[in-house]
Amino acid sequence: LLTSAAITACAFAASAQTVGFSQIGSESGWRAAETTLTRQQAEERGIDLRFSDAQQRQENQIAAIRSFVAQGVDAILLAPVVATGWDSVLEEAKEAEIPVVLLDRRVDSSDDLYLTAVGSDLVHEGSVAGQWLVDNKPEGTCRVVELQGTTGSSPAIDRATGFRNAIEGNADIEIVRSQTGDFTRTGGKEVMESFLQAEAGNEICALYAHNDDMALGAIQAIKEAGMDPGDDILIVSIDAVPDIFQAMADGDANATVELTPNMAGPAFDALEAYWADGTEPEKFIQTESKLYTQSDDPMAEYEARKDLGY
Ligand code: GYE
Repeated sequence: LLTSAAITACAFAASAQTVGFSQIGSESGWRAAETTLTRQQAEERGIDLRFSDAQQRQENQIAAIRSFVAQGVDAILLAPVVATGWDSVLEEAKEAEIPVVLLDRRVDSSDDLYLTAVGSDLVHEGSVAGQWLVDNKPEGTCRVVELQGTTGSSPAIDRATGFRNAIEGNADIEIVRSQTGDFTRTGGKEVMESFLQAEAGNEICALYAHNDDMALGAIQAIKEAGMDPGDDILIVSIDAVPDIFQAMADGDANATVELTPNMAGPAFDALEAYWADGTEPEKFIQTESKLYTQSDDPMAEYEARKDLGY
């Protein structure tokens, strides 16, 4: 005989929803944390998560989505590596009546091709970083180098725009070099090395990196070049991963803008409501963006985040 608990468990298992997750890859600490939290959230809610790592390639994501559609999943989570080129595959999911929720990055497809997008205001993040520099730059001309995210990704496009919006009108601040470091630590280090070489003899006043991992790689390059990151070159970036708080505590980094890695929580909330009675969420579910600096007790922030899978 089955106990009533076992019967409930069976009924629950039978009705468990299946969600396919097409993740970009593991380019950054932030990305790793998002993956961990998505798995945790799915498990807590009894959702059967099918995970696919695209290793940074859009074609792998398109193949994964087609496979999720063929499997007849109940929903798809998509963190789209670049912004363009999604129309056909999103139409296929729509025809199969499978809701798609975008995580952290945007697409430039029409918004009736997905249920909702969970993420931050990426332009705003760039503006917060730019405004920090406007408020904290040393007197006189400030020559800035920029490490951009993955080319064609919405955060690279939007974080570049936001920063420029914030520094506009400040004749003293000039972006002298800008190149992609692909959101990785090694990319950030290599490109910063080339910036330092190219600018030898010219003072670089600040680095703006589209994520913390690239900033952390650049900090290494600056130290190896015999300079003092955080002092000789100001460092402002985005994500708020534990290691950037460590760098802030050490005086090597100056400011970061927080991006929550828990995009899955709001995404699953929206999906559960949709599955229950067809409730349509807003097209954009916005997460918060908060600025942290060296005066915000960076070690406490480090401790608060270090176990989140970063
Ligand atoms: O900031 C970066 C990453 O898509 C907004 O992707 C996200 C970005 C995040 O790898 O670290």
